[in-house]
Amino acid sequence: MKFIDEATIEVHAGNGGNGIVAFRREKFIPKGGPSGGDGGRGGSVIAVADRNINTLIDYRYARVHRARGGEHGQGSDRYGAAAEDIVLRMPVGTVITDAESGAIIADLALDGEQAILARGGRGGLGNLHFKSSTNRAPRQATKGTEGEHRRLRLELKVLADVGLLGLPNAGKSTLIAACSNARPKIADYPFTTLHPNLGVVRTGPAKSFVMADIPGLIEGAAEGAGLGHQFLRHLQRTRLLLHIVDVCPPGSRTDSEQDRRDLVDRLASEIRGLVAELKRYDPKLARKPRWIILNKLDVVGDALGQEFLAALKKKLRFRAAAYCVSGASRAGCEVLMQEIQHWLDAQRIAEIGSANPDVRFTPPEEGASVQ
Ligand SMILES: Nc1nc2c(ncn2[C@@H]2O[C@H](COP(=O)(O)OP(=O)(O)OP(=O)(O)O)[C@@H](O)[C@H]2O)c(=O)[nH]1
Ligand SMILES: [Mg+2]
Repeated sequence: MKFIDEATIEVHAGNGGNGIVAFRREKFIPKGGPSGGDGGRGGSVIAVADRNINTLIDYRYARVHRARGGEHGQGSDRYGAAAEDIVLRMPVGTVITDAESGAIIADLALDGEQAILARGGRGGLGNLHFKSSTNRAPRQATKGTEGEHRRLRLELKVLADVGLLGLPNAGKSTLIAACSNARPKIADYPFTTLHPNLGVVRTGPAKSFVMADIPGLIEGAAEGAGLGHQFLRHLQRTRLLLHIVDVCPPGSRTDSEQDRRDLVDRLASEIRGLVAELKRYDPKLARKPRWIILNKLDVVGDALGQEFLAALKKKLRFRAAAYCVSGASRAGCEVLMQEIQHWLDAQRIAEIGSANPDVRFTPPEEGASVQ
């Protein structure tokens, strides 16, 4: 499965023009001296983040980007013209890496941010530059240098504060549709969501955060099961993950005490499985703050939902926040969104505090908001 938010391109900067050897030749002016001009600079290839662009799809079609070379120098002291740079507009959130070495060249996180992807060659020097009192007729000139060329990988990382993570059909898209302005496709078959959806969650007159709904993840994704785990990169920049768990997945029963114990065991192992998958993709992602959200509360009812949540937390020794919600009936959604907003605000204040020691802030204890 290919996503349109990545592309591999080639960028070629222009070569510098050559400097030349020429002499001034005019009637009645014998030995007019050197007059070879310098070559012009080659054009560079520059990336600019533009918030009006939101996909990398254009770069999947136009793969090779070549800037022109600088003009060569000419006689009569004329310098070669520099070539124009070419500018590639990319969405905010594009990370550019060298396809060969994997080194990060640029991370365009802000609108208008620029990065030079390939530097144009310098123009060579004409023989004008080599004249001296002892060498009045230099026959020396230098060539322009080569422009850089590279193969680059472009990846668009969604800039969201909160990312939804969960098995297919857990109800991620339903939840983002219930809480934000996003209107993703929702259906009762797995892998309905093929591309990440972003939604803005408004929690107050001037308060909001951005949530990302991504395709469902299953165990074995690292080996390509389901849609693979490529899209997990969209979660790398979020501050908080919401691990959405279907409280009553198909085939589960809640009639007897034993059924309920089995169900908790099953949910716990599904959660562990997904965390293992996260770790396989990026251990840092697995260490990110993650809350458990037991979804589809309407199916089992409030009391049973809370009972399952408590049992799950105990079994997993889970200490961060955990909530029961229903995306379908919206029960618990409002409270959850407010808690997320508080948590994000506290994180931001803590960051400002650590950057500026004059601001004092004591972050709330982890799990303080557990219900
Ligand atoms: N009863 C009930 N059904 C729900 C709830 N949330 C989602 N569903 C149903 O569960 C099914 C899957 O919902 P989606 O929101 O598409 O699930 P998803 O996690 O986005 O699934 P993928 O995109 O395939 O990964 C749909 O039939 C929804 O109607 C809920 O809170 N209660
Ligand atoms: Mg979905």
